[in-house]
Amino acid sequence: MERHEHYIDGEWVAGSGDDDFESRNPANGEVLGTFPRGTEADVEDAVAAARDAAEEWRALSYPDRAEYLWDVYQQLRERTDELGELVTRECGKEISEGRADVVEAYHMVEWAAGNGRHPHGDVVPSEIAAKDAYMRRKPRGVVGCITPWNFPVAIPFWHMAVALVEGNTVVWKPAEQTPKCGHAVAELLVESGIPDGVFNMVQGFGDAGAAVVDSDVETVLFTGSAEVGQGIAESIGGTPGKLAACEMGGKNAVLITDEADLDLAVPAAVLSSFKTTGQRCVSSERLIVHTDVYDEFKERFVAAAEKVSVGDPLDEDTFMGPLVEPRHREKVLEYNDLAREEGVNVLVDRADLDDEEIPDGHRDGHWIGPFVYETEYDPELRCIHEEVFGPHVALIEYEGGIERGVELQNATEYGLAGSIVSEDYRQINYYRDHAELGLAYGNLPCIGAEVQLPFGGVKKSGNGYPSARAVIEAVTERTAWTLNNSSDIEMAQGLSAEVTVEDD
Ligand code: UN1
Repeated sequence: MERHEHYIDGEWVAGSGDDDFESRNPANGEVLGTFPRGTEADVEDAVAAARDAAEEWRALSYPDRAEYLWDVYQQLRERTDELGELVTRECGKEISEGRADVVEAYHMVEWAAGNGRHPHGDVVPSEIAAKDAYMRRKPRGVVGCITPWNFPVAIPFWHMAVALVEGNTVVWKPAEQTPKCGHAVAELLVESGIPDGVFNMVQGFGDAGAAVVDSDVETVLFTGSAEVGQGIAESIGGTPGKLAACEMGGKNAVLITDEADLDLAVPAAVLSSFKTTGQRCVSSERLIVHTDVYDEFKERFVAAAEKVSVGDPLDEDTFMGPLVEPRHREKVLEYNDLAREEGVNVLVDRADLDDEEIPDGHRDGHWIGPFVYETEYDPELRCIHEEVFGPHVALIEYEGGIERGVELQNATEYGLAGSIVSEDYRQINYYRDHAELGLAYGNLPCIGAEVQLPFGGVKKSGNGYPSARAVIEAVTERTAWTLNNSSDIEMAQGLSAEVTVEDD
């Protein structure tokens, strides 16, 4: 079995640790590779290399830095099918999702590299005609990137593509569940010929991630769970000059009003809830449905949940692959049990698949099917407030106007993604203005964001940075630069520019 390595200072290295870990295919338990478990010392080496490379890298022009990313873009396009299959084999997403992960990656790289030729600041008017004022940007320095397993190729590029083009050097810790995708991403950057030390990757677990956070990087970009993200935000909070941009999960909802077209609402809800087996931070675990359409929606949604195909993710006909790892399956099952204990009415429980549903040779997969229940809204219920990250969905019936629907949409500590299904533009506009969300959709699923939009949440879901233009804020510093073109000093705000002296 191939033993992989870290990539530090332009070299593949074994690292200082003694422990290895394996990556396994969640659909059948096949071992995909062995990886070194990174240590604090490995992270220190990577940060030191990134620090040494920073000066030369920032001295290049934007288009010159972007050239390396264009190379990565070409490779991602040429190898989409192969890398898509790797994504599917390592994280269990069905194959169209595996490929879409790679497509999303090259869209992000395209955006970042193309942006290398776009304006990067503002010319700002001054009160004083002889003054030129500008807002300019500078790279912050070394950026630490910590990325999740559910988009193992796309999300690393949300972080790294922009950070690199903006002139930062990078230390990246991929998710421990998807180190082989991490290795493949690193190979793309190595293949591009990017200078030594500009890009570094340390494989490993949370302790390696924590070492990145505690190191002297200027920015930490994190996408992952709320618990870890909050810990990072707190630990960095008070450190002068250090910034954490954290993107966490949600308890996302699709709001289906009395004016909804159910032919659209049902597929929107199914896609939002069950794609990626519910393992997107934008997946929906709440369906808030108006009483006038409740019975019909429930019947149709339940029928769909009974039927969605769960199976081999490499098969083009599969809708839901397995969950990523046994530990995660345990967690989802615990939440299903919790919902039952909290007294909900279970409508669909396919958590334990029938034997014939499990594809041949896939007994060791982490299989699960949809779990759907109905309940009245109750602020005390944990199952409708805590993120499960699986195909665990609550139907919540409401009465009254759009205000009540939106009140329930907002009845969570999170604020990442959501969607309204309605044919009434007044309801849609009310939702647009009052739903507490970073990503909001009308008559669509609440998944499937495009990379050129800002991606991020409000409330407990994060601080809204890690994609496209928004991430530039986290990896650059602004300078307000003002130049006087006159040989006299003239001050703004009517300030006197006279230097008065004491009489002799
Ligand atoms: C995530 O949910 O973890 O919106 C990222 C989407 C993707 C990104 C999702 N483009 O579905």
